[in-house]
Amino acid sequence: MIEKNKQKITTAGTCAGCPIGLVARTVLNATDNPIAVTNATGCMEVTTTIYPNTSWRVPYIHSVFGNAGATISGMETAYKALFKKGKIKEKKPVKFVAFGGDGGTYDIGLQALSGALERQHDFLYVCYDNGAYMNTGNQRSGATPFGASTETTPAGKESFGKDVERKDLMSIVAAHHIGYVATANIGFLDDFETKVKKAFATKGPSFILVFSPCPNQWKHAAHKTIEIAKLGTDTNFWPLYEIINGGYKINYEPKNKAKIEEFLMTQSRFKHIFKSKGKNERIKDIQNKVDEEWERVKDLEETGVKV
Ligand SMILES: Cc1ncc(C[n+]2csc(CCOP(=O)(O)OP(=O)(O)O)c2C)c(N)n1
Ligand code: SF4
Ligand SMILES: [Mg+2]
Repeated sequence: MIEKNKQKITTAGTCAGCPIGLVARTVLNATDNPIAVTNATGCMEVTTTIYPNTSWRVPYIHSVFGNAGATISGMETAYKALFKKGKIKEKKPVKFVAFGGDGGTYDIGLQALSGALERQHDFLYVCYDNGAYMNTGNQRSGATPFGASTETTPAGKESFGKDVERKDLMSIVAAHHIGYVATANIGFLDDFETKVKKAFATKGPSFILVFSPCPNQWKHAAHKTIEIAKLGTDTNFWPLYEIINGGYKINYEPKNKAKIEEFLMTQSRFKHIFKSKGKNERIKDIQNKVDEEWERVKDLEETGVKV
């Protein structure tokens, strides 16, 4: 039975300072409609469903790592089919939500997500992006930023960390011609909540990519999570923007843009960069990449070019 939510999700299983509970609470509390959730394997799922307990007070299906898109498609379709067959008497305006980490979304679940978007199922997909496969100990994903040291791209004598750019998932999702796509950041909760509400008001699929630091693997103090998240956007590392019916809209422009090194130096995944011989060039290179991406999004907004 799908109950009215008002989520009291507790994430006692997370590491101290982990923002995953904030992600789930912000999404589930953004509507009074009934909600049904699927959640791909990853830290959110593992920390909220430790047997015999659960943190979820809404119908919840644990998807395997790669198929949250397929599961949410099935849930939405099953609800419609059950109503059609008369097995559900009253059709409620249920919101179907899928949560996945970056590994489960950029990489292994991309095919299932693409299919669900292309078929235009009515759901919201929220990817919480902490930049690697954290639940299994920090292996690189398609979301891992350039230069980050991970278990599978370790910085050392022969390597300075990940040597390729993170995947542009926003453009990939937008290319499915869906109504609402947005970036968000747990350091900007009002903006995140507004975006969830817009996504819920959108007919068909919608997608939110939310920046979600990992104190355990980024190795920063638990109380620094929100500060570092904010710095991500104040350096333009994580711009806040929407793609509404294919058109770009920037939601936040830092008044005093901070330099990228201020963000990098807060996390040990980048600490090798500051010890390397070519330190200044590397930081400059990363700064240039961040600036280029910001200009690209700005151009798309200004020219009004649609995806
Ligand atoms: C097919 C498959 N491969 C590998 C795993 C092991 N595994 C479980 S969670 C996980 C990482 C999840 O990463 P992400 O989606 O980024 O979520 P996070 O853990 O960072 O929250 C991996 C590799 C699995 N469960 N299934
Ligand atoms: S490893 Fe990172 S994402 Fe996972 S529970 Fe700990 S802090 Fe959260
Ligand atoms: Mg991850």
